[in-house]
Amino acid sequence: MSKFDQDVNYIRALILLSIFKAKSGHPGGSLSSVDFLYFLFDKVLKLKKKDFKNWNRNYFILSKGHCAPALYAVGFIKKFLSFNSLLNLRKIDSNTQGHTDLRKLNWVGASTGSLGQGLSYATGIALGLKSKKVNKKVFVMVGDGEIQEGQVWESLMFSAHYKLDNLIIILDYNKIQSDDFNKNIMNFEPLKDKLISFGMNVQEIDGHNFNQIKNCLLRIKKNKKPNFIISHTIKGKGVTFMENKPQWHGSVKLTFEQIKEALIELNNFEKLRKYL
Ligand SMILES: Cc1ncc(C[n+]2csc(CCOP(=O)(O)OP(=O)(O)O)c2C)c(N)n1
Ligand SMILES: [Mg+2]
Repeated sequence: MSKFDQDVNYIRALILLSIFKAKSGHPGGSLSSVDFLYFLFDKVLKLKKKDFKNWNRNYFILSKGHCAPALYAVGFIKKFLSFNSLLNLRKIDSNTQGHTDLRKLNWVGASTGSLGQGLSYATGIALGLKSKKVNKKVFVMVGDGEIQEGQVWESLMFSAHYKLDNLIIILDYNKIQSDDFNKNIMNFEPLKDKLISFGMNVQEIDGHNFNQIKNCLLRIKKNKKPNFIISHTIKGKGVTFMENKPQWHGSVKLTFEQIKEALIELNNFEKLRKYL
């Protein structure tokens, strides 16, 4: 197993530990998105804690804000967050709220959770950076259920119109939203054709494959079109009993047997059992 995969297994275990402690949270979409999140924070954004005081920097915004546990676990690995905060997920007044809160953590990019809005927010920052001629990028991750929101398509029109090639939208395409598969609730395929017609540079990758994540980011174009990466993933990835099952979307309470089984599969039970 590569070092990257080992790290991501540990991050997956931390996500589930925090959700177990909170007795609530969204495991499915946190586990599907975390490979891409970790790659961005570890290899691409190159952000240090002090950078978050400056506006002229790279940004990451988690528009699918209910997957905050994934961002927090990555933040812990990057030393933006304490272990204690990680274990205080969803507690009243903690800085690790169920959805990211910019007032409590300056490194989360935006307060999100109302689906659809984070993308518009990211688009505004991309426009601001461009108008100031600052050569930085804005990465934003959206969910596949989220893109059923009309506001998403308004912001795509906007970013194409303003030629925001500094905007990189990542779709965590895990095929499932709250209660069911997207295709049963509101089909949006053929998605790639729609995105191309909206003026995006579109790439399609396996979002659990390190090389494909790396290569798609190397292919980001500066051709006056926003970039859209369709990242195919598996909801609940890494924990067999959660994979591809809508009931693990959230907001779920994990039993001791379930967290134990999950941590064993992720090779982190011995390391983390003292916190259970
Ligand atoms: C505007 C809005 N409507 C409804 C919700 C409740 N909600 C939270 S998660 C979710 C489903 C999201 O599905 P998806 O974007 O596919 O997320 P993922 O599979 O990545 O967890 C819904 C409807 C919300 N947060 N915001
Ligand atoms: Mg989904």
